[in-house]
Amino acid sequence: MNMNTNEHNKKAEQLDLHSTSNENEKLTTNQGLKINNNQDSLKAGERGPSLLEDFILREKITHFDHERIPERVVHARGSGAHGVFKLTKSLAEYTKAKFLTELGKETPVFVRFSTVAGSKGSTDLARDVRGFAVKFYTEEGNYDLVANNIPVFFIQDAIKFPDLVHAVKPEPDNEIPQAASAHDTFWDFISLMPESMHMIMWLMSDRAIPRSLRMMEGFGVHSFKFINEAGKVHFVKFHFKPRLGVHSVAWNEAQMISGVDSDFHKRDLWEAIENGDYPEWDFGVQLIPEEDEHKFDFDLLDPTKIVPEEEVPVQLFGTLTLNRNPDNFFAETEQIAFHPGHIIPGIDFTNDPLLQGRLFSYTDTQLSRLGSPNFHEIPINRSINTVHNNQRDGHMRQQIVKGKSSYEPNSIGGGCPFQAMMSEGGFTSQQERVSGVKIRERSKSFVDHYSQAKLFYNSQSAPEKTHLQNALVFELSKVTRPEIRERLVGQLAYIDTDLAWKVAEKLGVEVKKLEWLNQSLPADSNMIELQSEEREPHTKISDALSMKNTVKNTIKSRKIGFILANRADGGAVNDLKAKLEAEGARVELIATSVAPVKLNDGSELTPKHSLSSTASVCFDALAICPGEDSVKELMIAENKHLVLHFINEAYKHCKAIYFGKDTEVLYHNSNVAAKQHEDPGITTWEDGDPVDKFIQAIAQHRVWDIEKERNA
Ligand code: HDD
Repeated sequence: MNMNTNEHNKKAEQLDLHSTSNENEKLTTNQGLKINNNQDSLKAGERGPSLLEDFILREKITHFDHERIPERVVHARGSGAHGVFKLTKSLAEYTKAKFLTELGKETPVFVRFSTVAGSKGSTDLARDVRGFAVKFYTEEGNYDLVANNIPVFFIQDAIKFPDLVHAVKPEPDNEIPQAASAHDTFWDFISLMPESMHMIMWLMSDRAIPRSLRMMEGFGVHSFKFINEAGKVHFVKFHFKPRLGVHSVAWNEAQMISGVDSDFHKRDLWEAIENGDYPEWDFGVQLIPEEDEHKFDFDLLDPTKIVPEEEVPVQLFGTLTLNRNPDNFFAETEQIAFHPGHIIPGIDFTNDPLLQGRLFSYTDTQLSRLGSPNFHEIPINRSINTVHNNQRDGHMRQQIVKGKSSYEPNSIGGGCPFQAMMSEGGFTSQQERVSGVKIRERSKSFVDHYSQAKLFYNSQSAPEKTHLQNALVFELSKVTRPEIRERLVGQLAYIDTDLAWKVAEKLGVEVKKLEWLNQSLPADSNMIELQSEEREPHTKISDALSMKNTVKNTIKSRKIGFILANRADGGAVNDLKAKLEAEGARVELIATSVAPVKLNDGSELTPKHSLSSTASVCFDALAICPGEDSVKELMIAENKHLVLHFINEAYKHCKAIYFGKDTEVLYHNSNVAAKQHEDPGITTWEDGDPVDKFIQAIAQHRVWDIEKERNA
């Protein structure tokens, strides 16, 4: 069975039943009446008033007036794709969930990636967490893993979620800023919430500005539970690891991309799938036997903590592949409704108070967003297992349930639908012993807010640390209230004094630890009570936390910009292009205009871009194509500053650049020549094996290690 096509994909087959195409069809009203004139309304005389009778006009305008639904209160901006999850190793020892036990089983999925804070029309490149929500259409019902690209969360208890979201969203008086966390209300809240500091380390790292949705990890965040056939329980943390490695852009680049192509991630995902470069992730789990729950120096129920991979390795069990773009954004990506409470036998919740609150929120929000308790009947949300129950009616009900009884027990309907026994796949919750006093308090085991923030910071490479410091400086420079900056720097001092000093210096504030700050806080602030002593993490460094260690030796699907003009060296251009494409890269031509370029061998190539219609930030690497006349054309006044800007920007952003034969003049006029140092990212006509060197450089993603030298 192969689900790379839609053959045997039950979800695709189901969606097909609801799909339609207008090809070769006549225009009709919603009642199926063929329309003869869609250009003019019905009027009393050529220049007279429109008639109320015009039901065609009324239907069209009324439908249009109601086309919008509320955007998601968070994660409003999203990009989705269909795909398949394939199990490569059975998890039967740990769970009875069938899609995780039957080796080789393929399960249809729909994945929606999102930013969190911005509105539906905001930029893709905001500094933000990315949602990574996966709906598995299993034969036992829908299973949703509503994940993020960061493995921890800002808060420990769902009751704080509205506060967090109100703080990060645009400020309520002037609705500024859009899709950005660099403002007073966000940092005011964060500076008063020590529990968010681990998350802040991730958010200020380059993980929050991914190069591509295809190059992000996915994390279930909470500990969940696996239950096997014998009833044995394991805590489980879910991971998706991208086959292309985890990569980011530079912050300066992110800001520029937001201007040049605010759909950068959406476009990248769409094009990769259209090109057959199907995004792939390894699916992994960390498994902890129930009896080992208390063996860690943190609480497994605390969503601000990871389980370091050095303590519990991630074991890989499957592959997630996205292989089909949606046919209709609204019908699929917008109307899909995820819910962490959509689970199946063999998977269960833990008492993580953030997860417990989420279990309420998601259905509730769909009711307001999609407008009816029947949102499960929208094609993208339908289970491939048919639905049989006694829930009835409501807005937009579609299922026509036959028979007289809609209650249970009944005899009129022969007792149907029957409850399912466990052996028949009936869901039962884990029989967990629970006892306790009714109490509105935080567990003392949650009171350690800095040790894993230290672990994260200490595990970063030198360039990653610098980027993180710069991100904090950028964000806090936008904060107008000095006391908020100071309070946040006071928090950083608990993580790393050097980090705190570096940030403080650029903000012009002093480093004062929290004891001092506590004096100025309201008595009921949980910061006083929840402030932890300076604890050290059990694991000091975790290689898995640095993106540097995820680099894969591949240039697959990387976008290489070829800069050329008329009379470029045809043989050399085609040879370089062929070699890069053979490695899976995507080459796009950039010329002085989009008119066809004549090469010196008489052949023609049509550029996709002109120097002024795109920018170097949209590419992973640049090749300045060989050819004396081509270079001469690029060097004439109207082109020169555009080409040099292209090269200098790519250089600043630490990309690989290839200078072909005869391009010395461009090289010497650019910033590349001005810097005197060994640069593994630069390939020139003087290099012995230039194409191989160029390929190696692209595969490294960026030469972050010499960023300082490049930008000196
Ligand atoms: Fe949430 C959407 C992920 C905490 C309430 N969340 C939403 C989406 C993702 C996440 C990926 C977008 C789903 C889609 O593409 O449609 N949320 C998370 C993660 C969390 C988390 C990983 C912490 C571990 N969320 C969280 C809390 C609450 C919510 C604590 C409320 C108590 N989340 C929502 C929501 C949304 C949502 C309001 C908005 C749109 C939607 O649900 O369908 O219910």
